[in-house]
Amino acid sequence: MRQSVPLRIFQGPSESGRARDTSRPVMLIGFQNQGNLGLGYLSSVLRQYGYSVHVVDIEQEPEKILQIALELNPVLIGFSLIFQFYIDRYALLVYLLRANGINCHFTMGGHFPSLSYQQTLELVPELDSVVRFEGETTLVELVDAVSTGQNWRDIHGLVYQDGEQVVATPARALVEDLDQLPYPERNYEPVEVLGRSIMPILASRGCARTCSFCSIHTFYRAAPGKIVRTRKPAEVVKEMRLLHEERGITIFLFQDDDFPLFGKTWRQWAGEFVDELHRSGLPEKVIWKMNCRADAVDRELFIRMRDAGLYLVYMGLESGSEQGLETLHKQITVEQNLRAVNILKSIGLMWEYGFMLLDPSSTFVSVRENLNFLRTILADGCLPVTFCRMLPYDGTPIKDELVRTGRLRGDVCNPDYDFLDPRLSDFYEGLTNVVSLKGWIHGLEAVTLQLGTAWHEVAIIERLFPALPGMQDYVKTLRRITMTSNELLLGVVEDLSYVYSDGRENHLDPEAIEKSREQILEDLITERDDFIYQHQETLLDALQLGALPNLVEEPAIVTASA
Ligand code: B12
Ligand code: SF4
Repeated sequence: MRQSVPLRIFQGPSESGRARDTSRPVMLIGFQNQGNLGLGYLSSVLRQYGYSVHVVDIEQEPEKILQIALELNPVLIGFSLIFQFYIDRYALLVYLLRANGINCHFTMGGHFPSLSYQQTLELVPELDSVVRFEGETTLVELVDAVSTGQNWRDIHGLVYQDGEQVVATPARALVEDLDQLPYPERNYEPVEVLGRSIMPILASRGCARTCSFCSIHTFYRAAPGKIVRTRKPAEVVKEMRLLHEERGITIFLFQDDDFPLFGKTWRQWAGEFVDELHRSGLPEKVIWKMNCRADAVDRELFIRMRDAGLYLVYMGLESGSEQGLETLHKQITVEQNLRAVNILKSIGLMWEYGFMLLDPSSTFVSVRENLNFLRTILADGCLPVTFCRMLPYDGTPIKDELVRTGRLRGDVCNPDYDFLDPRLSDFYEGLTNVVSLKGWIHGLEAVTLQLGTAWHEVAIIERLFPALPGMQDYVKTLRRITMTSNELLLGVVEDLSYVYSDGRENHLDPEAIEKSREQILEDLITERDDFIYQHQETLLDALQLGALPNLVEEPAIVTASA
């Protein structure tokens, strides 16, 4: 069947008047956990032009994906690579598909393929093309051309191998008006917490900042067009309302790189968004989370946002050392980080944070400054300790600097670097021998993740369920368990830092630490399950009645110290 849909959002010489054949589906493969907005937008735009789209989770067995591809006989397969360290996995899958007779056009998009396209084509040689930057328009044009056997090599925004040469067509401009895009397709079951459904959403794209470890700003700066684009507040609220009414979504996760808040223009945007929310009546029915920088936290604005449903704030604090913040080019001070945390605590807003214990400028002094910073912000047991080691991703200024100074190590999937003080590498390795970082921080069953989940539930109960008797006591218990866990982990890291910096004797006993970790997890799970089971009828009734939220009159998570 041939179908012709009028072109609406496409402009420019290479886009006009292309024929299309929508008889074969398009297959998109990507990381689906928690809902992938990139794939959602690509799918809905393709559908707008008459294509059927089949989205497949990269986490499925490769053989299963092959079977789906064989059954679908797609006109094109689009691979979405949002995490650089997944490239080997994609390379294997692409090889498997080709080797088993899937002969359609293979393309790939995302940050890494956009910024390191030459390397992408080397690592995944079976790809016919790479789509650079925001892919909505380029992908439709590409499918149009491929489906009708036309030349696709002149389409803007593409890279491909031509004999020995890698050809990059002119870069495609970023989407100018995000509200012209259809809403992202979300035809999957939402994740639930305590029976409340969660969906990701975007209010903007791009980031105006220039943190040295981040590839987001280079991604948006390398493409022509305005770097940061905000949607109209009314359009965002309309999408939320539809999702609430049609899908019963009550928790929205804004995945914006940097939610529009900072400076006069975006502060005004945030104000209008809050007003729109109130006009829609949503603050009585839904809650939302967003990501921002610590320097955007302003008491008055955050109180207004809290009262309009904001329940969780993620901040990339990243470092508690001035030297670290400078190396990471955060353009923020330790004081500003502390101030933001204190404001959020004082107004009863739950927060989460990203933190890098080690970065390329680290010294044992900065490691201990970081530990002290974590001790300060977590002293009340409000949240578990979390940290990672900075990784030099492609497209980041810090990776270029490490290359320039000859300190870059590792490979694409495991990028690494030499510290200025080589004892820090031994320290980090020693740390992974003494404590299982997977068991504490990074794994699915890790203490940090489990504690974080329990705290997240508290924030949701406080905002979306009626007041539960015993909540204050439960929060106290959670704080006690969190404090025990934090003190143990921070103490171990600190003791070990002296083993490697000052040659102190290592008295740490990995087995004893592991036993304590297991005990902490057991205590947590027992307390959490007891509390939830004790109140399960009230929680279930509230879900059935669509009960009104218990809005922040006296939130248990406010800290006296703040
Ligand atoms: C939401 C999110 C998550 C969600 C993922 C949800 C999901 N299934 O998508 C969760 C919370 C699970 C997550 C986890 C992690 N994340 Co994350 N995450 C993000 C975030 C904030 C937003 C992604 C998004 O929705 N963007 C909006 C959409 C519209 O844009 P997009 O994805 O870029 O897609 C567009 C283009 O890239 C392109 N495109 C993309 N794919 C394709 C495919 C084709 C065929 C085409 C044509 C075009 C195309 O077109 C799309 C539409 O315009 C990004 C930051 C960012 N801006 O991308 C970080 C980001 C992707 N995450 C990152 C990281 C590091 C992680 C973690 C490792 C963090 C950690 N320490 O645990 C984990 C890894 C999880 C794992 N697999 O183990 C890094 C990746 C760095 C890198 N270069 O590899 C990013 C870039 C953040 C950063 N500051 O550096 N993350
Ligand atoms: S880390 Fe956050 S604030 Fe910094 S450039 Fe990246 S997205 Fe922007």
